[in-house]
Amino acid sequence: MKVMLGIDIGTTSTKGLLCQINGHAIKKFNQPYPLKQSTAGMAEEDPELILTAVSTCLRAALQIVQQQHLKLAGLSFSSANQSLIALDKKRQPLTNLITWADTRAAPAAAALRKSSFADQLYQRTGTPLHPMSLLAKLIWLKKNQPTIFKRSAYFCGIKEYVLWRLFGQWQMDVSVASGTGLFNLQQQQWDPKILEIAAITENQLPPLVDSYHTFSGMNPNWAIKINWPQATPVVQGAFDGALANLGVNALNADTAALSIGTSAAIRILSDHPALDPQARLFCYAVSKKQWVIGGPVNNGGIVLRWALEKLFDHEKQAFEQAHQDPYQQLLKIIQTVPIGAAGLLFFPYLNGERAPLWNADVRASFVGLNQLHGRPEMARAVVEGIIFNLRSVWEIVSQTLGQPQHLILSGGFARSVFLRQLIADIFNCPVQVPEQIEASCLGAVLIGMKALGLTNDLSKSAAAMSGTVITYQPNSANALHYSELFAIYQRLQPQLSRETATLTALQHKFAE
Ligand code: ADP
Ligand code: DXP
Repeated sequence: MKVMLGIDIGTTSTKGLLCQINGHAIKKFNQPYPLKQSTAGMAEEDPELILTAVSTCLRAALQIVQQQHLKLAGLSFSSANQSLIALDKKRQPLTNLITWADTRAAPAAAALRKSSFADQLYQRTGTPLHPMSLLAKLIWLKKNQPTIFKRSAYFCGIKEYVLWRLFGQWQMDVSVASGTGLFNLQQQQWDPKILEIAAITENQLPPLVDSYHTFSGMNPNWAIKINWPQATPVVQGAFDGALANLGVNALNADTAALSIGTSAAIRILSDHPALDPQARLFCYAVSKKQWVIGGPVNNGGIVLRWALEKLFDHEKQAFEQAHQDPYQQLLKIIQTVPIGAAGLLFFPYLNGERAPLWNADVRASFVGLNQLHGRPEMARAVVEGIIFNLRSVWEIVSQTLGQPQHLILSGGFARSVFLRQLIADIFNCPVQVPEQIEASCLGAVLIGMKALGLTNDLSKSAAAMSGTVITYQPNSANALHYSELFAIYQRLQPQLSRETATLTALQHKFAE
């Protein structure tokens, strides 16, 4: 029986999905690694630990292939976008992996935003000016680590590094390149003018390939460790966002994919590029005929994790001791609070924000607290605030591309039936949830299958492999209640964005 393996190199873990080419999932893998956040704004990872995580998933998958007498038809990759490693002449790392979540390049991004060519940068690349962009990161590296910058012969992201180390392949797919802020959307090439601003040359970056690019042959030392069959085809793949759309079968502009994991995003695949006049959405090329447009959000499930750890730390320990899922238990507590959290609003910007505000210095706030509000009301407001923020991104996406007819949910939030319904009520639109919610891994499998000629019809295969879809209709009374609260949320959002950023500047000053 033929099987495919999809590997998704994510921010907190590498995930793997081994499945039959008719869709049946055989085994999922997960290898976590720590995010190093020892100084303000830092969010780095050790590339060697990620390499170990990927190789552990490969080895574990191969064991199952052998034990169950399966035939591995191919391997394909997905990865988080906007990560940077500087490499020396021998392509040995000079830095850790600086992830998309690292905000130390905020001053560089702010300076670019104020420059006379800010608008042009967005128009040329489709990447909003933000510390996540590799353009801002490179400017930061040159200023803050000049010796390393000078020694850097090459730069790449995590997928390119893993493919180089394991397979000796040095190339970047167009979707990853398009998220760097260095890639020209129209010409689908590295943009020479922008490379000049970043003070690097094209030959310091990997050559570009499409997502179907296929190769084989693992570096012998790794092949021995992993017991890798050298003839197995390996497919380059794409960035996790585009593949998440593929994995939930959101393949055209009438269907939006909403993923809420640690971070969150709303994304749409479109047959034409589309830019937001206020530069609040990204637009990345996926191929010569397809673009992914959307809003990435820092404050997804990570904010619920904060509420669990900071507001319910004692309960969390008790739930864990009783072998209960702490999130499920917290969500039970939240459901004891009436909708709208008894009039309490929460703006979830604990981690600064990308879409819709693109303000790395915005911070979170509770608004409307009264004597009767306690921890359960606060926790409900937290969850509703995460979703209100995403609703405001949905409004911008709808203004730019027209309101999509379908909304498909994936990621950690999709595990909870309560949250599925809450999203339908707050968005006031039906929410569809496929059985298979590891969307990026499945997207990697699907793109691998297309590259290897194992499917001709991606949509048909995606529909079959993402499994039965359950639809949650909005409850009209709840939707009405939420629309009143959302109107207040939207009015306060820009004011709080400005004022909390001023407070953040003071926080930095006091911390010095
Ligand atoms: P990642 O984005 O890092 O790959 P996930 O997609 O698994 O991770 O999402 C993790 C988030 O999902 C957690 O931070 C939490 O907010 C949320 N979560 C975890 N377990 C549950 C659950 N049982 N029900 C609803 N939400 C959950
Ligand atoms: C699209 C983007 C980032 C990145 C993060 O800019 O959101 O791809 O991915 P994960 O799934 O690791 O949060």
